Amino acid sequence: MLYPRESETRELKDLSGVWSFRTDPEGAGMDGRWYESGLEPPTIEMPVPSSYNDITQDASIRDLVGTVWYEREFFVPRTWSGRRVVLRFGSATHHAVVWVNGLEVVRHRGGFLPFEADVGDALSFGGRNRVTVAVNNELDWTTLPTGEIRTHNDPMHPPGFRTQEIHFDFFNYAGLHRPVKLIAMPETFIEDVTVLTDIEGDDGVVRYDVTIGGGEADVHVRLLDADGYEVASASGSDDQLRVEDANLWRPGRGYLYTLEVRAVANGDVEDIYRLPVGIRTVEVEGNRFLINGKPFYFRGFGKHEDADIRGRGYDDAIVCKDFNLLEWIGANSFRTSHYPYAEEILQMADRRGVVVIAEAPAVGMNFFDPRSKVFSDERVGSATLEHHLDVMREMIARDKNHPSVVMWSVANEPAATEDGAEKYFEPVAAEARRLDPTRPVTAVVMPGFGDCRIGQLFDVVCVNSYCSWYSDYGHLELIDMQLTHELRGWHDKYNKPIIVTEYGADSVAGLHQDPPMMFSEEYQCEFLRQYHAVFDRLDFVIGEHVWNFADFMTKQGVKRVVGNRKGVFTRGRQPKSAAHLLRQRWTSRSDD
Ligand code: BDP
Repeated sequence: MLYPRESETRELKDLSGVWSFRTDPEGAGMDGRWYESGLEPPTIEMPVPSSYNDITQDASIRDLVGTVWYEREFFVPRTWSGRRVVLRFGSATHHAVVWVNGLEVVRHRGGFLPFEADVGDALSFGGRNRVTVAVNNELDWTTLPTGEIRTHNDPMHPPGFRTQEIHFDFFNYAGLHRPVKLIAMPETFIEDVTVLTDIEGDDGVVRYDVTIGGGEADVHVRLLDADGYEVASASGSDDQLRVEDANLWRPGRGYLYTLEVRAVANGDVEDIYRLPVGIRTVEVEGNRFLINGKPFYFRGFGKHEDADIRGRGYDDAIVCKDFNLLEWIGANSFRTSHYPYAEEILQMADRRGVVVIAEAPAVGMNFFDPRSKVFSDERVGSATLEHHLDVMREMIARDKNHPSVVMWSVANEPAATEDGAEKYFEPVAAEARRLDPTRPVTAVVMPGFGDCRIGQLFDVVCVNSYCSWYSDYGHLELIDMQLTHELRGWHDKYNKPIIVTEYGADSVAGLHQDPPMMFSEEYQCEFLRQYHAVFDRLDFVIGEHVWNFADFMTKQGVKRVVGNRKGVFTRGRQPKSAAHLLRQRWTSRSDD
């Protein structure tokens, strides 16, 4: 799905701003047809994009399990009549139904990917229009992430008391998290563009494939360099462009060409779309991860889309700050743990040469208790799989052209030791490879190589590790032995390169204790030092992603002190001692 961009033939209207909002805890809105004539009071003001959870002082809004309604009015210019007008949501977490002027235009399941609808038939051109969205945040075994709604039928809870159970820690933020846009384009339009790049000697090769929607048109493409000079051109809906002496996209240097696509019908230019293109290759070879044929070592973080007040809502200021901090600390990569991030984030990674492991929102598929099985018909079964495959399709369709994305992660910490895990993940891995034969595929697993049933399906072993944090509390001296054993075990079993996709310890900023104790800044630093000593000895370890880039909000529970404090930056993006330690380690290496 193409990102909405302006051009000579396309206009955009951003519907971000303050919308009208109402909770619907009883689920009365659908039967009451709240979409028909405008939301009735009591409504409150709600920013878009943002999570709604932390905007008010009302805990029942923060912790709501159910549906909320958003609405706003907007004008559509008379001049847009006769054009194709699309309404696009960057995401709605987790499920949405959308009406325009009371007519249903689209439904979408899944909280982290865009969806859109041609709304021309519902609009009043040259007039006032209303968009209404019902957003539901409930997670069950058929959604991604997975979860369970529990109704507590016992004397200690009021009748019908419901809670959302989730088997992951991050707060279940919800709402309209990403920009909402109206796009006017020609009726015969450029529907999709796919590029695949290769390197032959000093030349770059760009294969492209263009789909035209709404009619017939000839396709002409030009490839422009970063200064706007044409370096290659072709005609036809799919072909290959050769760039002599190409400037490659590489880590630390996000060189981008622009593929300018024109759809021409009867001699007239109908539509123009410009796609940024980075020429690069990725490949796993033996124990190495190669970008442009050169070994790449991942230095960086697992992150979250998370900040105070706006929760998971997209915010240019936070995103820019995060990329500046990545650069400051010497990181070259991150993982979009545990869901696809806003596409604007991948665009910035493309421009800045930051490498991304893109993850599907398949998290929570684990009870962390071997007595209870997740992979079964009543839980993670065929309905979940069907949705998982849909989400992989949507994610790859959105992100396939980003040079920063070098690998797909299909899940985080599923119960990989269960009998059903292999049968479940086989088709998921296969579908990812079918959709994109160019990128390696992984699943992030927990320690326990002995019983893992899914490692053979993937190209890289990505493993999360918390020695001396979730076990042997305080015994930092055990990390060396335990981690060495674990990593060697994975390597002996699968003979694949290993990225440690999570390792980290909570620290409360400003809490000091020497000798180190858990939750102090000193403990977090010493924990990292111990891990690094092991990584530096094992040459099949090809990456270190600290958990986490910044402190982030979690569900409430006795293991968290207003959120997960494993950030090396605070939630306000200030460095803890660990950030200085990492900066010293990472900026002293110039291997890319
Ligand atoms: C890992 C999860 C991550 C958690 C982390 C932790 O992948 O989402 O936040 O543990 O406990 O198991 O800090």
